[in-house]
Amino acid sequence: MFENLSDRLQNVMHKIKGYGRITEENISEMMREIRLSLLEADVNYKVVKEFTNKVKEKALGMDVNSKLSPGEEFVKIVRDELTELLGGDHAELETKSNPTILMLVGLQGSGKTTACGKLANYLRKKKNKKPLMVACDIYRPAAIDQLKQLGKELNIEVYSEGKKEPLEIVNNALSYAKENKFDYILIDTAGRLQIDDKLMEELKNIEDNVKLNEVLLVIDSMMGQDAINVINGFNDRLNLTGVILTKLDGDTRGGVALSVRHLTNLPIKFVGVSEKMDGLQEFYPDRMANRILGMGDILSIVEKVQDEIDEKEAEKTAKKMMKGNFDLEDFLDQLKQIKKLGPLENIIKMLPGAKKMGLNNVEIDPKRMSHIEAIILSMTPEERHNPDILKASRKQRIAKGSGTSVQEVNQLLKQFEDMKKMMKLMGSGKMKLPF
Ligand SMILES: Nc1nc2c(ncn2[C@@H]2O[C@H](COP(=O)(O)OP(=O)(O)OP(=O)(O)O)[C@@H](O)[C@H]2O)c(=O)[nH]1
Ligand SMILES: [Mg+2]
Repeated sequence: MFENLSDRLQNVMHKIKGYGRITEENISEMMREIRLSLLEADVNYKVVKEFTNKVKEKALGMDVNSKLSPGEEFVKIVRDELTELLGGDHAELETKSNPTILMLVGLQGSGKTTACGKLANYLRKKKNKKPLMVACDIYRPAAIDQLKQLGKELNIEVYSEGKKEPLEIVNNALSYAKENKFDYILIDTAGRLQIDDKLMEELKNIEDNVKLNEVLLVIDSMMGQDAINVINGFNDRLNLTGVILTKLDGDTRGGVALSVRHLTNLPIKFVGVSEKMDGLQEFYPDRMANRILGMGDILSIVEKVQDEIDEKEAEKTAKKMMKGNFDLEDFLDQLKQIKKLGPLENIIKMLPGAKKMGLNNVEIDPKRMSHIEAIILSMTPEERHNPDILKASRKQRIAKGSGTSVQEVNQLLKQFEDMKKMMKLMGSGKMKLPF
């Protein structure tokens, strides 16, 4: 995500942290580098100018009595301003009325239908709501089927009436939703250009006649500067309430993400980070700023872990670990939990300083994970509980059974022992955690 921008800004931040003294001269030099990184990321020049002016102004009036070093203080200023630029506070999705009605609009192929499925999935899974998806793309032949397919995959109901007038479909869907106690209505609309009067009128007509709670513009983050014209075009005709920025997992430079709030005053509410139905994240400006600056996004990791990992199980394991009676069976359970988080590389990338430690491109061999699993599964319960009994012949049997080698079995046992020792030490309070 925003690799280039992130790289360049992190280099500047790294450099400046080392400065014992901040002079007007080195501020100017840093500002030049920040300006270039932002321009290269396709951030609108007006936004860049205001951003750098603000940072510079704050840096010149920096608190010299601060506990932080001048370099650190400067980094903090950049982080705070970047957070502001990305929208400041997190913008929640509207929940006022029941049902809450959301309409997704945007250019063709921007990701509306996908976002509709993802949002429905998010509302049900994270907010415990009952969403109804409404098919209002009456122009593209396969559009209704696409939404129905997503509905089937997610087991979320789709309301459709074929090629009727969209306003009529919405009104009927609304009655249906009230009767059947749905909490959210998500309207998927056809892609259109902001300059297509006839199609824009169709959306306006829905907006004028239905009490919409949110009109969300879905924008492909790979778009260049032109995205702002699109956003303004839609915003002039409709009362947009926010933006969903899609395809952040792609090769996007970051320009739209960093320009949209400043130029349109619309908050980014969600970002799309994969094609899959769980690839939608709430947008938090501060976390994104931290991530761009390589300060890590611990909060998002914690949330992800909380979503996927059974808390009671985790607590039980932690207690066992600290006491030192953690066995290979528990280790196997842990592996399974970790696997639920998806590719570990993605998690590692969110850690603070991952880049500097060379961890951002780390590849975790999924084969190694499955070998470990296979090795443990080839042990008897007794062996898992008490690996000390594993002598040469048993190890050979396990290696054969798991399709690995004795060397790999030994490696796993050693890692396990090391981990156990460390855990025991932590549990005894003899070792201090580094935070
Ligand atoms: N990688 C990635 N792909 C996405 C994301 N969101 C959507 N896509 C892909 O983008 C393509 C277009 O998505 P749709 O949801 O069909 O777009 P749409 O806006 O509904 O398109 P129209 O209905 O034709 O206007 C599909 O191949 C999606 O899988 C995302 O966040 N990341
Ligand atoms: Mg669509």
